[in-house]
Amino acid sequence: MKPKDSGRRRFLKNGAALAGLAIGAASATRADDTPAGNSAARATDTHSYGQRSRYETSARLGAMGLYDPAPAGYHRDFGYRNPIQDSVGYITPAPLHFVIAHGYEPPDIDPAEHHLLIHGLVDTPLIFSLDDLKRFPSVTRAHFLECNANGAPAGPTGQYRIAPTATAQDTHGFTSCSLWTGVPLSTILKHVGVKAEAKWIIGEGSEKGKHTKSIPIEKAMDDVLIAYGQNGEALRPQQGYPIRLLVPGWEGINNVKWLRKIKLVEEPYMGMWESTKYPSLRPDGLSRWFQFQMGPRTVITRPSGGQKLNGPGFYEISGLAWSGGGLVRSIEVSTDNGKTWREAEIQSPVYPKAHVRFGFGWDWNGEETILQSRCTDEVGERQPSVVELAKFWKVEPDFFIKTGTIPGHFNAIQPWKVNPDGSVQNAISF
Ligand SMILES: Nc1nc2c(c(=O)[nH]1)N[C@H]1C(S)=C(S)[C@@H](COP(=O)(O)O)O[C@H]1N2
Ligand SMILES: [Mo]
Repeated sequence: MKPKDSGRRRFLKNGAALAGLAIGAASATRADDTPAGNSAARATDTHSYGQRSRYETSARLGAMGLYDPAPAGYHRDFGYRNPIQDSVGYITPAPLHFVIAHGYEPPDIDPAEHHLLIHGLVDTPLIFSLDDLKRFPSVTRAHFLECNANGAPAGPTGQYRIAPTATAQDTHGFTSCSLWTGVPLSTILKHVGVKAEAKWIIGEGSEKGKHTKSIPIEKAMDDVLIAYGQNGEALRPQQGYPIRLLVPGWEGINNVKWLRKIKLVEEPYMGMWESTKYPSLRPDGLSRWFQFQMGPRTVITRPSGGQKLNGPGFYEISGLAWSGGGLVRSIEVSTDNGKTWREAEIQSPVYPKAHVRFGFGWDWNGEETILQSRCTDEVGERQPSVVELAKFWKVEPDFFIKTGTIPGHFNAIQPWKVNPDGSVQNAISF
């Protein structure tokens, strides 16, 4: 027994010495490598609501409105763009979902105080609390949301979109995709009873500017949601907390955030945004109002503008495809500046009016080339090149640049040029 005891004592003594050594060594190294430093770092990371690793720095870029000063290292912008070049999969994390609010900070809304009024051409005008809305059967659906200005080589920020240095965030950062949870608007409209004369709904937001948008009743009764959930939790304030309209596949402007009123009417309202900044100017000087559906579109997110390839060899070309026309049916990639196109692999569930992730195996030989992608949707519409888009609008391709306007949406194919040194740059031309 004795030798054993002394052995144990010896062990404890040595152990204590080792522990002392370890502590001594630790204090000589950087604080954040030590167990103590580690727990200090954790103290700032709230476990109650998790944060991403401090090594992950991907962020939205932009400004609340064009009148705000440009953020350091960035141009003036109209809203915050999603860093789509860093995205994986098909869902956009809520904190990175693009934001457009026409210069208004999100109003600070207490959900217990918030109400939605439905009135106008209805049998029973009603006011709903958030709790009332949550009593109706809910649905959860993946849908993209895209501003009609996404990547337009026109308007106040058009110049940044055509610069060789443009990233996918500059060119395509005004689209995002979330899992939205809410009540179908049709359920609520049936509940209040729609009068036969009602042809449009007018949604109104709660911010100072009272964003209003006219939406045809057919769409309102089809797949529109009153959404209160985003990616498994409540909507973010930037996305319209506590409720917003979610109008699948249609221009972002329809998706009224901080929703507080819906009025059923006979005629559209011609609200400030829908009648001034969002119509498209045609070459004949007239403008197109109420363009609704977003066309088929893709963007290669990796490799994309501003990224760098690390020498020749195998790479997976990765990107996103979507269409307001419904399901994306096929996605093609060209690695030789559009001479040949081959089918890409679809890598995520294909939901209608949602982002779809695609992949394409590519062996880069180290030479300069141009990468492009395009898709075709279930109604048979194929994403056009700049030349095809110009032909469709009966203008010359340089019309967009010369006039600073687009007669419709800009969903042209995005070319990325890969240089022999592996650098990647925007190669759009008109
Ligand atoms: N209340 C309100 N809703 C709004 C807007 C707004 O300025 N106010 N902007 C619209 C526009 S133009 C777009 S593109 C989308 C953007 O939605 P997001 O900020 O959630 O990405 O919200 C729409 N809904
Ligand atoms: Mo928008």
